[in-house]
Amino acid sequence: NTGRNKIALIGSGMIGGTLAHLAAKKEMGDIVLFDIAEGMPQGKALDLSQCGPVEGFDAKITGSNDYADIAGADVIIVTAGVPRKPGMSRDDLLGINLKVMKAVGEGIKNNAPDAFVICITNPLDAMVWALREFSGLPHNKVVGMAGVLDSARFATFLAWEFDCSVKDVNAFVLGGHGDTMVPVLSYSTINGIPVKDMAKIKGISEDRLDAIVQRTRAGGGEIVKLLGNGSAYYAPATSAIAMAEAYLGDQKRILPSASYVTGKYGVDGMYVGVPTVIGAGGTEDVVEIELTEDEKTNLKVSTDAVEELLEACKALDSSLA
Ligand code: A3D
Repeated sequence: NTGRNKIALIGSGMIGGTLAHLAAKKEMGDIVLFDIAEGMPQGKALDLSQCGPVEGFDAKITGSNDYADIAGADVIIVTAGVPRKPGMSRDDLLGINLKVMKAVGEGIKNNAPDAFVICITNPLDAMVWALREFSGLPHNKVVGMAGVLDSARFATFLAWEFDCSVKDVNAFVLGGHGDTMVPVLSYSTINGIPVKDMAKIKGISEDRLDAIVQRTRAGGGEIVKLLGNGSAYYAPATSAIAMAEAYLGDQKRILPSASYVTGKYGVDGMYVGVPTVIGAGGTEDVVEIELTEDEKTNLKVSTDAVEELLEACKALDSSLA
């Protein structure tokens, strides 16, 4: 033990490499980049290490193809799998990425069972559930990143529309990470002023707000289409780092995360995006806010979509049934 935190990144592709860069710049700890591709994580680790003298950070960054090297990790962030191509839905990734989650879950179980695990691999809500099942870790130590990103997208679009600083926007998204996610305007504010009130003050129509909600829902696809190859990685990595920092610093932040819900929001035994307290205990609590009838209906559509994916996972892998 070096006395520093250890951060293991399973998957060293576009998000994995960006995660390593951010974690090193923030001196969050020593970093292991793991991937099945040989040479690539080692190459990225060397390249990133050489940022150190320029940037002035102390972090040991290594690349690996051996799960033994993740031993003792405090935080593990999982991006292993394949991303979307234009025209693919997140759900199209299910079969391929489910097998990847099995390998990753076993790697974590055998080498780093005390870590706090943040899953990013899509389809998110199903993959985080499967990863938890395969790893056997307690539910409070396995969480999915999606809500921080979806809320950041929502906040970006709101700040543009209201011509205000993103720092003053607090945007709120609930539900699964898919086209049925539920951006919640009633809990979104501009420096404490409800968005709907601010819209009246600024003369912004409901149609404009609806368009922002719709653009948020399709925010990932908009980037996939523009990139033409692969999906977003800067903001997804930034979002997962915020969650890792909340855990390592016992910050007790309330972050929208795919957490295991048992009872609240009418959900039982599923991972779904909800406001979650993240601190040293992992996901310490789920905050159940009051929703309008419309929001409840939308959330139900979203959780039903997640449930369908879980059934599909169970059909593909009998050990999950
Ligand atoms: P990419 O750059 O392809 O990186 C994925 C890496 O995983 C590649 O380097 C692969 O070699 C590696 N890999 C594949 N199989 C395994 C395995 N069995 N063990 C270890 N590594 C493996 O993709 P990316 O970094 O752009 O995206 C990674 C994942 O994140 C994809 O599933 C995306 O759909 C997902 N994603 C989720 C969000 C959310 O908000 C939830 C946002 C953006 C992307």
